[in-house]
Amino acid sequence: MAETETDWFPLLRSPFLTTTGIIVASTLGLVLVRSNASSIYDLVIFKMTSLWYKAVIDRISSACILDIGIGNATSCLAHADLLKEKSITVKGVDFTQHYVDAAQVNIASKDAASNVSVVYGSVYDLPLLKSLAPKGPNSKFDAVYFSGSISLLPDPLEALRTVAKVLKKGGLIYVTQTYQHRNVPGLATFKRNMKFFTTIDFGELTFEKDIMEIYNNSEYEVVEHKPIEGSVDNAFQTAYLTILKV
Ligand SMILES: C[S@@+](CC[C@H](N)C(=O)[O-])C[C@H]1O[C@@H](n2cnc3c(N)ncnc32)[C@H](O)[C@@H]1O
Ligand SMILES: *[C@@H]1O[C@H](CO)[C@@H](O)[C@H](O)[C@H]1NC(C)=O
Ligand SMILES: *[C@@H]1O[C@H](CO)[C@@H](O)[C@H](O)[C@H]1NC(C)=O
Ligand SMILES: CC(=O)N[C@H]1CO[C@H](CO)[C@@H](O)[C@@H]1O
Repeated sequence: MAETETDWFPLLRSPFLTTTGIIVASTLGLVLVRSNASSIYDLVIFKMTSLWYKAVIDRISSACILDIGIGNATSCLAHADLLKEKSITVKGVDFTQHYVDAAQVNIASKDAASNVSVVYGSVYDLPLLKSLAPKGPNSKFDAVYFSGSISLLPDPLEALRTVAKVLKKGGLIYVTQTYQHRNVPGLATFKRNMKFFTTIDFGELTFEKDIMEIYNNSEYEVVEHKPIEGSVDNAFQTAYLTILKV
């Protein structure tokens, strides 16, 4: 007796229904992504940047740090206890008012006001940076930190030169940042679309060789440039900790 194959899913064989299904499913997916934008940020970005802060804080103790582009301070405050333990004071500056407002709330809720403070302003505002420097005979910072902010700045070299003026002699500038290894066709468009769907600005494309050229041609010594352990490291991009000596 010849076996006849039973067609269990005749509907799935209809190209029209399949196409409609794909469109409906992807639209639902995108709606879900957009409506959960902040929790996606918390999961992906926060996990990544709080690891970066840990990598830097682990190398510092008894110091006053200037944090350029501290955002709403959540990545920094994830290590509030460590900051207290290591007698580290963080003075944050951010150029987005609503992040500064959120930072004040987050600092208060973590009871960290004696170790972390944030003001609105730009890295290029030298008088502002001077006003934040610790008071005293040397009245300069021990270290400066850029976490994910250097790639957003119009003139990174000018930013380094400005912060160098409020940094102690021999002081260190820490930079944590993801860099693209090479141009991947369509990646810029992908990032722009990601911004639309998740409402998070992933920044412009930052190529490792472009920023290395800036560091190499600066008057500062690159004392370290290494992938951050446990962070992004793939064929397209790698997260680095770079340390410059003033
Ligand atoms: C990607 S966020 C990083 C936030 C935080 N440092 C972290 O790692 O979680 C970059 C921040 O840089 C800030 N920023 C951009 N331009 C700036 C400038 N000229 N001066 C100070 N901050 C700036 C932005 O407002 C933004 O909060
Ligand atoms: C911090 O900022 C990010 C990005 O805008 C946001 O998703 C997150 O909810 C904020 N967290 C707090 C506690 O303000
Ligand atoms: C920067 O300097 C390092 C060490 O001297 C070198 O290996 C690297 O190729 C340089 N990169 C650029 C883009 O100038
Ligand atoms: C260096 C610094 O500012 N340390 C302070 C951190 O906060 C604790 C109390 O929360 C103070 O006792 C430290 O002096």
